[in-house]
Amino acid sequence: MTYVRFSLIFLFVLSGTSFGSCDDDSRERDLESDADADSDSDGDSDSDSDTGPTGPIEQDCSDCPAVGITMDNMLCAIDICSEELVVSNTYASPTASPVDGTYEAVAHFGAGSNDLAPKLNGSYALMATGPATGTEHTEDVGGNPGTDPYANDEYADTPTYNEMEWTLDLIAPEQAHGFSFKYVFFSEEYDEFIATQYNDKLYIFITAASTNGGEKSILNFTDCRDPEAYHDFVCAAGQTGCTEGERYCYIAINSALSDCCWYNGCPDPQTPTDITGTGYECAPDQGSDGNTTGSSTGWLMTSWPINPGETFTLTFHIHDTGDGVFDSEVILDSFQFLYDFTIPETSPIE
Ligand SMILES: [Ca+2]
Ligand SMILES: [Ca+2]
Ligand SMILES: [Ca+2]
Ligand SMILES: [Ca+2]
Repeated sequence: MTYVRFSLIFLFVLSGTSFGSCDDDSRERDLESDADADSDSDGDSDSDSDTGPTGPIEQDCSDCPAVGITMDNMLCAIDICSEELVVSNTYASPTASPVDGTYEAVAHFGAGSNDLAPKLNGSYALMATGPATGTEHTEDVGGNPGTDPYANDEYADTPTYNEMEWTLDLIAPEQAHGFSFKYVFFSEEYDEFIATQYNDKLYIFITAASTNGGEKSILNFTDCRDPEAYHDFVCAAGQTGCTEGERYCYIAINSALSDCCWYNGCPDPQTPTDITGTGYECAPDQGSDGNTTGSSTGWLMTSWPINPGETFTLTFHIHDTGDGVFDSEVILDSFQFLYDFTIPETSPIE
């Protein structure tokens, strides 16, 4: 209000000056010149408004059924609530493993007091290499052995098991320049099978003309825990979202970002994410670690660019490696299209 009052007084003073000097053409021209200056500053204001809205493109999820075992429930749980954005929505196993019970949209995983409250709209999607809910997560659900074409370490020939894939064909809104989503990766392989062949992984693939020329690409990678000891790939020239020549790691047992329970003495202790009641909680020490104790990455967020109106495929893929037990799991939540031009990035969030 103070600003408005000041402006009105300012205008009154200017007007008074104008009327008081109406016989003086040169002073009138001066005033006109002032008005031109104002017009210029209006032009600056117009330029500012040209930047448009920023942040997430809101969707109305109020009528979206977001808890249950249907694929519509899964879609609503990760907060994609506008039918016009979705071409297809399927869940299948590349290793022909039974998928019943391996996915579910839930209001909360584990104890209600833990750090796993949904980030958006009161529920999220679970995907696992075994039972998605409950506290027992070490089940080979069957199917065929598979292969991991993206593994290039000393264990690259190790078969995969219980592969699960949730595939979404999506159409970006006309104002979207990117998207982001939030997730937590869990595994019973932590910590005792870090740096072994039991390197369970969470791959999230994008197939979009705007990423690597339409080649199917993994978009959730980050810095490695120990790049001298282990890395998943070296960024190639022209590759989207990384720096040429740098080493990167996928979201997997042998790579990065997990909350340390005891591995290697936990040289960089951090406050672990409270995952009480999930069945993936830390063992107190190496001797007692097994298939009912594990860890998680805590909450992560991946952001990625997309072109306005672009049709693309997003695939959430999780698998056991080496055998089908000691399951791994992921919470997927808060998928949002963004108005902003988006820098590709995967990092921990609160
Ligand atoms: Ca949600
Ligand atoms: Ca399994
Ligand atoms: Ca374990
Ligand atoms: Ca496993």
